[in-house]
Amino acid sequence: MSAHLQDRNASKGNPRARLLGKPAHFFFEREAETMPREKLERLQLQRLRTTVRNAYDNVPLHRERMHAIGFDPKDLRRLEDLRALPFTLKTDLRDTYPFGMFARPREHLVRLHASSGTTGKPTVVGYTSRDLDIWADLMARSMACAGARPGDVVHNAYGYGLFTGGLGAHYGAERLGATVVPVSGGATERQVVLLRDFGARVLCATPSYALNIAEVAESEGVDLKGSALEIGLFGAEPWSEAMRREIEARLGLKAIDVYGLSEIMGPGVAVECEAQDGLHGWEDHFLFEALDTATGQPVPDGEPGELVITTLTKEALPMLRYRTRDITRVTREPCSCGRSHLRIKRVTGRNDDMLIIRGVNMFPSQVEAVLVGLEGLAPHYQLVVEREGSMDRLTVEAEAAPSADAREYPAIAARVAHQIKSMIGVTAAVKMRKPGEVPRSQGKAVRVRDLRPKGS
Ligand code: DLL
Repeated sequence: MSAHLQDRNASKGNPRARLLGKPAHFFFEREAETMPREKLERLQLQRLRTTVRNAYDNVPLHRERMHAIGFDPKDLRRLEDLRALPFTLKTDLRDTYPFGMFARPREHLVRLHASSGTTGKPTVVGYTSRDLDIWADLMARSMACAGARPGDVVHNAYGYGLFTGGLGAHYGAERLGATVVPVSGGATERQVVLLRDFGARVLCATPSYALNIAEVAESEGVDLKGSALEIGLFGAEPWSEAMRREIEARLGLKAIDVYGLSEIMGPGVAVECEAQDGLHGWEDHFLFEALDTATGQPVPDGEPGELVITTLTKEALPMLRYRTRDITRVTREPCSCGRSHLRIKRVTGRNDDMLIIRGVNMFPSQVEAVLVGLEGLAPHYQLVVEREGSMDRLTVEAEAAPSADAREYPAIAARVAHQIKSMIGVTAAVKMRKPGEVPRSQGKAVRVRDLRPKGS
């Protein structure tokens, strides 16, 4: 354990003696996490061949696409040969709804999850018991990477149900050897009491819900900063560095970013280590590419691109070059933690959430980065997008801090508009909201109210 964490424990009067003297970096599967690149690539190739064969033999859509380009699974001799394969899109899952992409008969599946989607049919994903076993391992690995340890109390406020967050984190925490508190989202006053009384060291939640928990704790007079909480495992939605600092300060923990998506597995595809410097993507189970969305060609490391993921060990739902729509940057620079797996940088947003305001491309999370921490503001906001003639118009609804005097609102709004213009380059109207007026999240926050006519 690092001196830093020891200090924190001491200052919190938290006698976790069993942790003292343990290394700062705790590995759940040391060999897999630190595998030398050459060995990792041999393993990837072997697993990729099995995956492509599985997709070809068992999923008509994949077989037909390979036939159409004259690709035979036997042609796959090097990892680079993957680039010859067509992409898989979210619409493929919708078009084959509900079970058409499964490579195993429905009777062999032990669980289904689904995402509601904003329009039309949900996206359905399925798992064999081996798929669930690997998911639990990867989520346990992710939690350990974030700093969780066997014996910890893990308070799981991700929603349980068709969403993969709740059950994904749940089985990962159990696999790690932690004590899970399966609270799900909602009933926030009770969450605060349980966090304090059960001595949770780890909180799993969306970042927006974590902030909601912090706010309710403060209003109830419960000091979570002085509690046993040390680690937040936050993901499922874009968030900014500014939001990270805000949550860390208000909950007294280290906020770690965790990424995943149902189509690929669920949470635990990539996670930050205690260095908080990019998310390790578990390359022994997934292949990561970052591509130019328009051309489909790879972007150089460090440049923003769309994340494209191929699964290497999934049985029920093998995914070949899945276009996630998530924008990130990939780095292969070594990390101080010793893990050999590449890192992706914070996902700034999905390319379909990108707004084009008077010709300037922007993500809602960029506005968050400007707002959070500005004097006179609370870290709650929504963006409203409307159509004005042929132009899109953006209004930022920013909530005033409880301490701000209502007479100062116009001045605060002017300051916010100026900051948004100078940092992002867009002109936005700013509307001040009174404390508590911006809706609070219990899961994935709704950041944008899009009032543009459909199909425009
Ligand atoms: O959100 C899985 C998950 C649960 C991840 C809990 C992390 C924690 P879906 O509901 O299928 O699955 O949504 C996946 O959410 O394509 C991203 O757009 C977004 N997303 C997930 N994690 C992050 C993150 C889960 N850390 C979609 N940062 C993804 C930014 C994220 N966006």
